[in-house]
Amino acid sequence: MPTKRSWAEPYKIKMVEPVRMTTREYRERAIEEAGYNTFLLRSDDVYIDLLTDSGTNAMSDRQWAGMMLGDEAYAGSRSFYHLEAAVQRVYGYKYVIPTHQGRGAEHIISKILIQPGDVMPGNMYFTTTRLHQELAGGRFVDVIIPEAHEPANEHPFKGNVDLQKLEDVLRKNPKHVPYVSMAATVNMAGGQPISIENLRAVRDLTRRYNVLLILDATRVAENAYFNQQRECDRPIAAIVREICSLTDGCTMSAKKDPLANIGGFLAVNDQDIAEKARNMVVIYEGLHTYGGMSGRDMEAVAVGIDESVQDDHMHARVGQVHYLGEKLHGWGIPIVLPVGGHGVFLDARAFLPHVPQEQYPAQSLAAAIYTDSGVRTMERGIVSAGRDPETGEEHKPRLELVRLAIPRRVYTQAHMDVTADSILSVYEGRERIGGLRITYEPKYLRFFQARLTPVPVELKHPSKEEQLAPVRLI
Ligand code: P70
Repeated sequence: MPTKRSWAEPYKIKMVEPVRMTTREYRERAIEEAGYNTFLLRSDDVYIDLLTDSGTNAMSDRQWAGMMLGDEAYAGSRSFYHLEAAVQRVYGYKYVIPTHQGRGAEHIISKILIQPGDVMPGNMYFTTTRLHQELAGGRFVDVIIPEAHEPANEHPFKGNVDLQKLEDVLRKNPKHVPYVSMAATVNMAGGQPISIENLRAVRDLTRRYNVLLILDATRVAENAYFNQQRECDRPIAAIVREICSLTDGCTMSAKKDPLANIGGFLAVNDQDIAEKARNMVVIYEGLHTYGGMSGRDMEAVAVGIDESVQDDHMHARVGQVHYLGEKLHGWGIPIVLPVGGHGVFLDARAFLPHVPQEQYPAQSLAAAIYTDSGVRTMERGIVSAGRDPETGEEHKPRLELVRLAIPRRVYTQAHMDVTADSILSVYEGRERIGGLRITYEPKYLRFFQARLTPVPVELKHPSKEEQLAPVRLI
């Protein structure tokens, strides 16, 4: 029974890459110079990098062998045909348009399907997906179930769509919903899965209203692992295939599930959309047989796709994430429950109840964790949510999270232990962590490049000097 087996890795380590340890004083300076934004740190200054699971995977010997066999022909590369065959075999879509990464595919599908004024319902926003929809003139509407917004709610499929809400959007906007987007798993909710039952119901609705259903398949194999554990005990490969078969196409960031360092694609079943996409890809990405990837990249993705749907791989992958999550939860540290597929998400509202959302608590917590141990995490709260493009007001998401994303096949159990110990020590000193304010903010996807500074502490009887002193990030 897979659930009873240890999650020990089904591989051994052949090559190592040293990581650098720094002093606390060094890190205090580094985070200040980075404007308290972990995206602006140099990776050389990071000890354990849990910023993202995107493009940070360790490739297998078979993937590296594939890199050597990559065909770098401009047109008709053999490696493209390998990639196309892998996508058709594993996910089952007919047409494959390669892109440099996931957002390249989002850009193309948004441009093709969205008209100004259109509405796209989906199971919680994702930053790049929503921005491409908005840039194409559309508006994203969140139709995820309300449980997804509650960190402590242990619903097994917090990625599910609220069917009533979805139907309302479809009914109220006839001819203005080009497609429904469904992500598996839902990143911003904490890596939470959708159930096949819910997806089938969404499929029925989209058929009834004659709109397309586009899957964000970036972490679909992780989603399938949860379906296997909680819904239907079938091989992950079969579940992935079924999920895809319930949709009309997908965007994919091959930097996640498919175990590559770069790459992506758009895959669809409709010939007309495929032709439009092939026409669009040559403008923005590259020829339709490479789309911004080198031949060796496509080879690595093709091999990685097959590896990603193997049961023992996914059991160890999610098992490691759960090992970390259960440790933190056991110590009473507030995290999003159930633990998701690609990372552990700290609930910054509960962690730092004294820091108001306007002072970016999750951003501040990420900076404090880095300062404590050199572990790099990512804010997934109000800074990431950005502003409403029409009013300029800040979106105020209910979830104010810090994500500890676990790269695939990269870190050991001891790294998870060191990380957990650091989070515990930050938790114990949480009262000394204050808020931040933004000093620089770019127009698009502000979280990548924004700069912040600590807000002065309000002491009960402060001297003038103390009043102006920034809060020490423990
Ligand atoms: C992350 C990365 C990328 C991503 C994703 C989902 C569900 C599409 C994409 C885009 C990288 C990232 C991106 C924006 C903000 C922060 C981090 N997620 N759909 O770390 O794919 O990056 O290949 O263009 O998670 O979660 P790509």
